[in-house]
Amino acid sequence: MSNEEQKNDEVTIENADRRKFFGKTALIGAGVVAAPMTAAMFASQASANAKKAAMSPVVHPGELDEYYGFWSGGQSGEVRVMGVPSMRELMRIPVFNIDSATGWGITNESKAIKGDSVDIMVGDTHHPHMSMQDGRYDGKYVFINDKSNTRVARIRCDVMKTDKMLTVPNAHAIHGLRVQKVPYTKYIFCNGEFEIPLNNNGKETLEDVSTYRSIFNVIDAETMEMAFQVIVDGNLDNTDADYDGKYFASTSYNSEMGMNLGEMIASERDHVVVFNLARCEAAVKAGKFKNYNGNNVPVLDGRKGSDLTRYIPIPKSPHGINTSPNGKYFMINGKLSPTVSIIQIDKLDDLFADKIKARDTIVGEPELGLGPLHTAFDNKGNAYTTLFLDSQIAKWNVEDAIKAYNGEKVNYIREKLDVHYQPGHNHTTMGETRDADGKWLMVLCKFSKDRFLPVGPLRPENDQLIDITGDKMKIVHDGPAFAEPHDCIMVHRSKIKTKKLWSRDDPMFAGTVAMAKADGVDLMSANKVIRKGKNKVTVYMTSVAPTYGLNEFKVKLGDEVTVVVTNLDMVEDVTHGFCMTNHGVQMEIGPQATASITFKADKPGVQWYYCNWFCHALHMEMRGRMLVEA
Ligand code: CUK
Ligand code: CUA
Repeated sequence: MSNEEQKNDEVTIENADRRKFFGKTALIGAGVVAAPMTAAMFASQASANAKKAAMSPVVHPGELDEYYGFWSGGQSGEVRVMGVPSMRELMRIPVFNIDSATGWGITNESKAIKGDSVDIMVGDTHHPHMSMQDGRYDGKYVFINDKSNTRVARIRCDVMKTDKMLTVPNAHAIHGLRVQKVPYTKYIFCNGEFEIPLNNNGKETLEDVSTYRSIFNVIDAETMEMAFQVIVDGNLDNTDADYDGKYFASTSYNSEMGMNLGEMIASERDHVVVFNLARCEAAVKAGKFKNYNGNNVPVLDGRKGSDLTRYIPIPKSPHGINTSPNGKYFMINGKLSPTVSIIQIDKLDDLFADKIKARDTIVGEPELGLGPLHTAFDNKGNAYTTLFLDSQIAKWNVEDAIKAYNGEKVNYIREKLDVHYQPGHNHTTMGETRDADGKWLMVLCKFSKDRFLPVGPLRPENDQLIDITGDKMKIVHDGPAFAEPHDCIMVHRSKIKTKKLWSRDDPMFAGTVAMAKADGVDLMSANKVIRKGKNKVTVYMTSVAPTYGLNEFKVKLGDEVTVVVTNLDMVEDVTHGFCMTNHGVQMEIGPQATASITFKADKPGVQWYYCNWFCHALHMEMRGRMLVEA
């Protein structure tokens, strides 16, 4: 045994002993944290604290958080609004799921928003991102993808409700999603991850894999309609845009276009595909596109050799892509490669002019550790990369990593911090905008193992909040989260202005207002039952705490009943509900809002409806009868 080997051996044994020691303490029931501290330990901890006290995540009762967090709800299909740094959950915004509390997916207004996917009850949300003006959050919208049903939705931040939803045609499974940052969010960019035939009708081609394509999608952010699509070589995973309004780029982990794991990870290199926005728009204008699957969405051909795109080779199966807030770099996270590839964005002009080779745009490729997935940024030139396999965050300096790539002897790694466990996305406060402030880093860990009370085989994930203001990163909070929050953003509260009451002219219920107008009904006063044809009844009623405008209404067995409730209350937070007992019908009606719900009166006799949102001391008494004549 050489000296070196012997030394390594000793280190291993020592570590093993220490593990055993901690394990035993835990067994006694005291746990690691409760191990008795010596005076010397106290002293050294006190001096460390004196050097730099960690920022506190504690937000005392009555105080407000500094940031809004928008969390993807993963397989729950929703989006959650968190207070940061307290990590208090403020609101859940149902998007692709059905929501019992608000009636989302059950009311007529939400069904109209869901459109062609009205019958789909599930979703898998990954990437929430806010609209921007000149690379800064504008507080208007948050966009979110549904991987499981190839959809994209928009949330209005003034009311924190979903107001648009689009099923993306021609593509299969929308994964990565980002917004155009500059000059403003005109477009949403998102990736069709899975590979399918262009005309996927089961007739022209089915098993010939060489005809399969992945498709890149550009959506008009205001209308939420397709602007255009681009066919690429390889598949598409994550995406991000520059700060110049010129380029956006996507990672591909399956450049092989393999159909199974072995094939997908066969080659040593995959790629990033960079899209040239001006050239894409010009090609659409010039009519250089095709249509597929019988719809009229312009589909451009951006495969290798096209002037719309460039392909930059990247080591094995890259995953996340993150633009640095100074607008200089795209960071491509290696996943199966321990590296992050740094693309210098201003070199892309030369690449598209064919003056340089694709790999010449890479100005650094720091080795960080095992399983780099996503990178976040502070305002001091540092990057923070999640290492999925190492269960660590690597903090590294971007300019030093570039120097090292040029052969200089510099250590670009600033620190590696253990997180718990297997981190996927991470995100810094304001870190995907020009306003990156270097205060908090959120790490979304995929496993929680020993971090919380066990709750059966399915555990919560663990969102860890890290103070990044000092030289050393400090974990200050563990937050359990249900249904994998793949990704999040943290937006300073000054960016968001929410409404206290609904406006009567809000587009969210404009359709119902129009229906009432056609029925000759004034929603603010009318309480009446209108029979429309043989089996259809529309019931209009108002609500003022603690009563409905109608104490009873009569229908016939088998009628299709539409109940329209207008909440006349002008008081902030006085939300009413409408629940028809035993009919699977319930919804929320916010102050000054109108909401409606349609169901079949398929049970004879007396059926009580009641207000299911607490609104008044006499909330229990807020109820009425539907009399169903047999
Ligand atoms: S992601 Cu969606 S599968 Cu954004 Cu790293 Cu996890
Ligand atoms: Cu109205 Cu409870």
